[in-house]
Amino acid sequence: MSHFRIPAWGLAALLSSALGSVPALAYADSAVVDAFHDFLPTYTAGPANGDLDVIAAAAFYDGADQAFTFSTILADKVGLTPGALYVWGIDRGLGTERFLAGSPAIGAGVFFDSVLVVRPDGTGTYNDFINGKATALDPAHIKISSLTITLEDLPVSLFAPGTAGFRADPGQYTWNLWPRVGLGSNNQISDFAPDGANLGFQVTAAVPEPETYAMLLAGLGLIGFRVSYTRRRA
Ligand SMILES: [Ca+2]
Ligand SMILES: [Ca+2]
Repeated sequence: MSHFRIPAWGLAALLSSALGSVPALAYADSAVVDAFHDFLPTYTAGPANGDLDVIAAAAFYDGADQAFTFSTILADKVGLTPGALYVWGIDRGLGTERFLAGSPAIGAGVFFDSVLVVRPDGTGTYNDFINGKATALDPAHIKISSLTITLEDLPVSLFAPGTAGFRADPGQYTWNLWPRVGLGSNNQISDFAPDGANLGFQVTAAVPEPETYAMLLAGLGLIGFRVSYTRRRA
């Protein structure tokens, strides 16, 4: 296993000890600590730079305002590698393992029917493969700072809810995250987070405060860096 899911009690305990008082958190199936430097063996199109290596990621669905927030922490600063892209694959209910059909075949267990593509310059696009539609993301929703990228408060309407075959509750969609260098071939994909699976969304009653997911990601990042350090020392 090159990733593990955090039991809610473990994360809450870690955050409590690391950061003082935090609200009780239950992110077991909506956040991942991904392995450090776990570049895919099929990734041959670019350098093994840390900005192409996911350390942690989490996603939220605000059921009241019906909006999605995605956030990730990488092993090095966003912008390091020319041509780097960050792709969140979304499965709204019609997702398939689309990379299995490519060459090299990768991504078993990673299901998606659309993608959010984010560039280090703070622009992005949502590509809906089911409805054949590409929508530019409002840059106001894209926050990039050092090791982190956050897509904040994306409205559910972007994801064409209600399309035949989609899950009725957008809170039941799932996701995966992969950095890549350029678009066109599977050998450009450097990492999946999580590996070989999708995760769900932490459903909240409001848009999570930036402090909330910043703390979550900081905690996950601490775990990720500590695990990698321990492994390298072992
Ligand atoms: Ca990784
Ligand atoms: Ca990974």
